[in-house]
Amino acid sequence: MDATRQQADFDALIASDGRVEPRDWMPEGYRKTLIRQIAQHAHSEIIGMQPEGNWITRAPSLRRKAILLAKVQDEAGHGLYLYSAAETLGMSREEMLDLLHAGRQRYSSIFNYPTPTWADVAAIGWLVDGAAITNQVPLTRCSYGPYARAMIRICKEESFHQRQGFESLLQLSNGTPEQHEMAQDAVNRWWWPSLMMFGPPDDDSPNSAQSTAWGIKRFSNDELRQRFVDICVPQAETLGLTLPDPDLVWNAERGHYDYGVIDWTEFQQVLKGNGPCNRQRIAVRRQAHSDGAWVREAAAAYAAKKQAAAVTEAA
Ligand code: FAQ
Repeated sequence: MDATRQQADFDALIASDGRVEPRDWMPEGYRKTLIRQIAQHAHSEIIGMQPEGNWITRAPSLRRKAILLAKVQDEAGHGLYLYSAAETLGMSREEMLDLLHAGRQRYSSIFNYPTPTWADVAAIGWLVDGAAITNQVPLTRCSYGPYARAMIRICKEESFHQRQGFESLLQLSNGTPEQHEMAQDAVNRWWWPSLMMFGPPDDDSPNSAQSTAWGIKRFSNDELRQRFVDICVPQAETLGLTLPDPDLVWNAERGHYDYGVIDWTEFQQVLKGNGPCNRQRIAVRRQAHSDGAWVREAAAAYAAKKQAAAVTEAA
């Protein structure tokens, strides 16, 4: 089939809201954009295990520990589905991990912030998982089939993560004055970085127009950020906590909450590697990778042995 015909078929598929599958022809830019986004998403899940994983041994009760263990394991699972989805586009997991470790692929800015108290775990569940779901539910309708399908299960699990965070925060907020203060402090620190998770403002988002035209993104960064703010304000009231933004006010004309100005300089600094924990996160990730070398070697040796046995049997 000639190139013009292939492009026309692809355009027709996108226009009819169909799904692109791994063996279908696709423009090189589409493939590269998906690898960039899915790899970044996978890396976020894997690096995102660190801030909370830090609290598994110090969870305040067996119940909280079991929940947190399950959550962090879910995140590892999400990373694996997403690496598999990205591999269908022709880049191996090893290559993606090498690019992450070399600082040539990104992970979400949010995971470069510290978790000094137990309330941070609750605030991450409520706000970070809440923002992740708001961003990811539309991705279940992404034009690339393997990514869209992976997102269905991921969103179900993120929903449990968000609820456990909300419930934990509610308990802290209704606890002793010290617990309430700890919950409020965590929300104060996680609110603005959570808004940054949605990416730069629409006017400064170089990838949005093309990703939307290709049916990868269904809503803009600002639309999703606004949706998240609108969801969080009443939930904060239920929690008995305040959101650290004096400009947060209901705008009846727009039918949305107005919110204050986001510090995009901070966001850019975090993206450049200068956030509070960037160096630590990458160092821990690299160490985990090198500590796991023996598992990869054992798996390769086992696969080689099995293949040799199959060849002998066939001969
Ligand atoms: N952090 O043109 P846009 C989770 C980069 S999963 C770092 O708007 P795009 C689960 C962007 O890559 C969280 N970099 O880009 C969990 C681009 O860089 P490049 C991860 C960011 O792709 C919870 C440049 O800025 N979720 O939390 C960020 O169209 C709890 C220009 O931006 C996903 O990855 C950022 N926040 O839109 C785990 C969801 N924002 O490559 C553990 C899928 C932007 O041009 C615990 N991803 N950049 O140099 C997406 O939806 C999109 O990629 C956006 C960015 C919306 C993040």
